Amino acid sequence: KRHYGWIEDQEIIEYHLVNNQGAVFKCLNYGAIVTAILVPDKNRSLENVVLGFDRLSDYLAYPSYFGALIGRVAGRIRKGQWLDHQLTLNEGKHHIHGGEPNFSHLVWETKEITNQTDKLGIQFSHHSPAGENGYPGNLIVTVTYFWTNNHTWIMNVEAQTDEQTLFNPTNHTYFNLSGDTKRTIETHQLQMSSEVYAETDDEKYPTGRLLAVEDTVYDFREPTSLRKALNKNPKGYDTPFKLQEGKVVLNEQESGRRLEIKTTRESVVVFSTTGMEEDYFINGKKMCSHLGLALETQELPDAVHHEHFQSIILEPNKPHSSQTSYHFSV
Ligand code: G6D
Repeated sequence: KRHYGWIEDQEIIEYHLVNNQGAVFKCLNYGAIVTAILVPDKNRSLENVVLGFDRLSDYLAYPSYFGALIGRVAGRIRKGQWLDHQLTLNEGKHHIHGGEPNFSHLVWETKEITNQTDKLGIQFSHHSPAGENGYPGNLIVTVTYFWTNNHTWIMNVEAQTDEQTLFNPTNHTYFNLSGDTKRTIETHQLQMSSEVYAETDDEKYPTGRLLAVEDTVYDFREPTSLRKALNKNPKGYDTPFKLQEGKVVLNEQESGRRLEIKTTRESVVVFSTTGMEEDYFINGKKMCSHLGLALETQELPDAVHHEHFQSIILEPNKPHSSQTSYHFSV
């Protein structure tokens, strides 16, 4: 455990979960943020494969959800409207990533899990009161991160409510497998079992149309160079893809690293950070376009306004339970 700072009288701790091969998964009780994942490359060099800051003040200052748990609802809800509920408007006239304060900006209750043979875990829990950011229902959320001896980060999310509400969480980690951000995501290849993507409008809202990826810049059914894909699609990806088999694979040949994501969720939002030319540094690099790739597993965004998207309504007698795992290998 490393002391990371204070938020009022609450101590922020960075947990270092070290597996039996020396690979390390680091996370905070603030925002359930994943700050670093150190895994070997083909030469056994342990390096960080996610974008993360070293200081709490940077997480407080730069609100792009680096590594954080997002909730109650990931992505945008048009005009923050659901039935007669008005949710907080925190992106112009719209609602994004659960509003403010967000799960990504609060101190979670933490429990260490040390009684398993092949993995270590940290369990984060939070009680979100009815009415928070306009959402009905007292919501109890538990997020557990496990780090296994075979370099797998497992994320389990459970939630229950006492009144009908919405729930569609995700984790907002930006990956870069080159190791310590030596190269951009352009040297990576992406592959997904996705036949359709959700078309989005100029405000990044799904139009409701699910379009075939075939013959488009959204076709990642075979391993595809992100450099080539981004050249063909200069505005970049901020795109929801429906998944057939709940599987996404990212690899980087030079380092030899491979990430295989498996999820019980309906879709993944792929966000390529295109246009994020910022004036701050992350992993010692100036934040810029294509420094990281966010792979946000979730149900399709703005589902409350599209009946054919999977429902994100959480009922009192039906708790939410989902899992996404991230397996690193060479
Ligand atoms: C999400 O899809 C959204 C982006 O549009 C947003 O800019 C980012 O979070 C911070 O991935």
